[in-house]
Amino acid sequence: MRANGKRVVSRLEEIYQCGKKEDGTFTRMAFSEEDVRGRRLFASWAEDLGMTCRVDEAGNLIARMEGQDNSLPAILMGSHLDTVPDGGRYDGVLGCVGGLEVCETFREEGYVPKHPIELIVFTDEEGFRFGKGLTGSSAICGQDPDVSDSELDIYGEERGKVMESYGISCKDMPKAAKDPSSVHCFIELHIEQGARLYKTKTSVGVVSSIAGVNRYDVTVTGEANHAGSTAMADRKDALVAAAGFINRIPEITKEYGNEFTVATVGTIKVTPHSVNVIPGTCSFSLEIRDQDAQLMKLIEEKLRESLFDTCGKYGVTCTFVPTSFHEPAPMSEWVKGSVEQAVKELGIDYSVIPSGAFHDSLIMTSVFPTGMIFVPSEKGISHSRYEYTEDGDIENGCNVLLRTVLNVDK
Ligand code: HGY
Ligand code: MN
Ligand code: MN
Repeated sequence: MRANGKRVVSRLEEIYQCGKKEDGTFTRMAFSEEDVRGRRLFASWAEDLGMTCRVDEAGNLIARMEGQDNSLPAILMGSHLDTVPDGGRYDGVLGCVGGLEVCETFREEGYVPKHPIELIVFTDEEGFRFGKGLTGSSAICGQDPDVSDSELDIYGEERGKVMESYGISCKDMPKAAKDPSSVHCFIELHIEQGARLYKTKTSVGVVSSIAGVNRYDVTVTGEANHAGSTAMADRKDALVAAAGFINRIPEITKEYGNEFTVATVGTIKVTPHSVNVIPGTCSFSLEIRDQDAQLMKLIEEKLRESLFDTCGKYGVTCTFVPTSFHEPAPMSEWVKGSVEQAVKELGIDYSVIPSGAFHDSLIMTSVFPTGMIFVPSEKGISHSRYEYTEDGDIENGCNVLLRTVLNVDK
């Protein structure tokens, strides 16, 4: 039994086109018109296969195919359809369309799995809109997705209002929690989004674990003053101090971290934000990721120390507020083993690799037996319109997914 790679590639393109925007980008921001269009298209494909679709209380789109024995726990597959701004064709979509391809191949071959199958399109995995993602998977795992109807997105829109496009509200989200006994396992196919497979010319990655991710809000406070008449020696420029700290991040991660340690300032804002005023405050996000929880703590300490030290030197003050923590997450041994067995049975070359990017599997693995399959990203590029994975690799990934489902169904 083999997946139809051409069909998958053509569906990836169709979903991509749902994100076409007037600004020339292809973006399916969570809860947007484009995102809803993509989800409707996906649901129509699943319904054409005779699957039943529903949207749970957290907005996760769940398509179900019955098995031979529906009292058995379900095999879950899936990923997300929402994208970052001007994102690519593959991130998230591959796991959804790949799962659908497994179901379609089963249908065509007249194969009915013992377990029922559920495909999940998770709500707001990317999280750039409200500054936090993994919303749907957190709710399914019974974790607090840390959301409120009144919080504002980057455009100043209220969450409660924008979530109307999914017909959901924050107060009902906890009801989306899945009973662990109703789930056999969860398998997510995804592009690597890094360059390990590409550089080593390896076809498939069996994911060992997903990096943890900790986030912080930092605010540096100096003194807003006239940009023409304030001598350099008399300034308390919040941005200059912040820049001094940000500049030290690469050295600190290099000195104390390992090859997986990364730290990033991804957003930055100054006030009053005027061409002729010295910045009085500078606020920015800081994120630390690593495969080792203790090392993440050490990097946090070193960065924090450096921040306060730098601010002291510039005569400004600062605050450092942790906003979210996710520990590094190993994949379940038996699901990982089933993926590895599938790749071997197919005779495809592979390596066991960690994931630097996070995925819904980061959360899912805390409650359900979870495994991930990676396929190469050309030059390691992702979160970009230049994201590319060769058609043959897409087909390989879908075949590994299919074979893994057969293995876990036994
Ligand atoms: O940020 C991440 O790692 C994920 O791709 N959203
Ligand atoms: Mn993704
Ligand atoms: Mn992504």
